[in-house]
Amino acid sequence: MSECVLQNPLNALVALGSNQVTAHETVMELLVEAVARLSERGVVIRSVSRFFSTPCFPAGAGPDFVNAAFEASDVADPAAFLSVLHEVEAEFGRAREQRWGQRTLDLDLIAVGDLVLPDAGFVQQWMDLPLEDQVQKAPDQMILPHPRVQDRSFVLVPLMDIAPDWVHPLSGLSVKQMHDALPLADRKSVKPLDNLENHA
Ligand code: PH2
Ligand code: MG
Ligand code: MG
Repeated sequence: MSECVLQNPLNALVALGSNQVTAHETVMELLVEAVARLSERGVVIRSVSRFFSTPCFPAGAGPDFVNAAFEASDVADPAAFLSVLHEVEAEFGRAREQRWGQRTLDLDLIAVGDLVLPDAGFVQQWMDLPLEDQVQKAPDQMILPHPRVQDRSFVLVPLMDIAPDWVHPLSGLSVKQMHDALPLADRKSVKPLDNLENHA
């Protein structure tokens, strides 16, 4: 992976989500634990958004999610960084399966600075994928920025807390501009949670 190593490390934006609840722990606590685990593994967490309750997309496909986002600094090797995200996802998945039944932790790499990977044409093709194909097709390689960032209120509303001025390197739109372009009903469906106690 040495060809991926950047001379100037960049900041990364990561979206977190989970929609599996247990009697022992809230989904929000699970996400807080996940951020702590990433930090233990050397991820430098610069800032974490508020936590939000969000309706499952597509609607009706499952219980509500809790979503949030964080910014990490000093990312010199995006592929290695993505591997750490996948390892922590797997650790949480495995640990939860044994103890309390199935759990999910989803850590999606949204962007690393203004990197476009593997190239602009490939990213654009995934950004333009018709809705019916989005459900079925999953890329088998790292695509940056995440091809759905401009569509998802459960990603853009948390990002508004921590990186409103990040600019998409292909569209030239900031997080704030992408957020403001979403239908109001979408944005309003993403509801901030105030504390660890009052929500599953
Ligand atoms: N993640 C998905 C599918 N649907 N819906 C919401 N609200 N939040 C998510 O994080 C989410 C989703 C697959 O990764
Ligand atoms: Mg996801
Ligand atoms: Mg994912």
